[in-house]
Amino acid sequence: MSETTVAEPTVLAEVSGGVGRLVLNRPKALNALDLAMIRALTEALEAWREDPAVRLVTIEGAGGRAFCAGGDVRAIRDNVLRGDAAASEAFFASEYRLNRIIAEYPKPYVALIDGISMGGGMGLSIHGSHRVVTEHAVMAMPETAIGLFPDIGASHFLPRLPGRLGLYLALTGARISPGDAIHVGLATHYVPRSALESLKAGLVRSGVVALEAHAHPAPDSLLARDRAAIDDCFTPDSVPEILARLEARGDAWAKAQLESLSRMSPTSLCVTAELLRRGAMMTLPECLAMELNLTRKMIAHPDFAEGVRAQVVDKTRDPKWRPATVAAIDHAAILAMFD
Ligand code: QUE
Repeated sequence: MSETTVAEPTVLAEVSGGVGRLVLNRPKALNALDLAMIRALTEALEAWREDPAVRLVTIEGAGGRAFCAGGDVRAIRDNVLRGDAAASEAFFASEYRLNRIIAEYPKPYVALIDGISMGGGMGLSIHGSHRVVTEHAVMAMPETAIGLFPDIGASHFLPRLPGRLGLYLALTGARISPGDAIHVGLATHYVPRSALESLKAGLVRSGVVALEAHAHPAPDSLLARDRAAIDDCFTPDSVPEILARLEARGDAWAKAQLESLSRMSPTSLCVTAELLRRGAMMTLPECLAMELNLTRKMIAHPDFAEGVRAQVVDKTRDPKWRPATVAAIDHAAILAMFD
């Protein structure tokens, strides 16, 4: 006798007690976003926009390890290697459109971040009205490690963080702890995992005021400790100048930053610094349009296929970047990518 396997949906969307509940349900891939998930999330949010049965929306990740580890860069790399530019374009355009829908959503949108939230996962949470982190939340924008750049509206929200934190996070891909996330405003409420079920019941019972009733004092921020050094070394908008400041500083912290930056795509680093410089003066829709244009240039650059190979596909963590050093980057070629 043959067994029939019914594939589980990768996004669960249900309405109950006035709450529209979204669950990212691809736990084996750490809930990494593919185009079908982006479409399902968009469809649910559009359907709930005017639906009086939905007072607020929650979004969470299934599986207990990740909220969402990012976009499906493995599939995008496959598209690139097959020469299918249209498929990649459809992915990024749909993803950024969803980011904008979340940013402009007329009802409370509560992200419950109880695990890894990187790249595309940040885009599903940061633009919402309420961002809850537990002690298991780990945030980052790690795209310079795969020859890409911080997208999903990062060129809008990162330059608006205190001091030079945004550029530091964008270039180094540094992990942001729950305490950091609250400290810099990326998260709005700290709720321990053990209180999440009670919070969800409270959201059904009384709406977003339940957030205040369940919030605990945030843990200490590690970024706050490093803030003076970050602001000092990451003041320039130019990557060669930032590297020179870190070299001159020369302490253990500066050496660790230089080590991180030495592993990133030099092209990604220079593109990212220029991206945040421009994004500081632009609206979110303008930033998303700038990022969409930049994806076309960046995924065609050899560093993207090589970076995803080294970090995600083969996991050899030995990308061979072209050019291999920041010193060898032609600044005019970086600027041309923004045309
Ligand atoms: C840097 C990144 C990403 C990454 C690893 C990096 C990224 C991303 C993924 C990822 C994770 C799990 C998956 C998947 C992709 O890994 O953006 O398909 O199942 O999405 O070092 O930027």
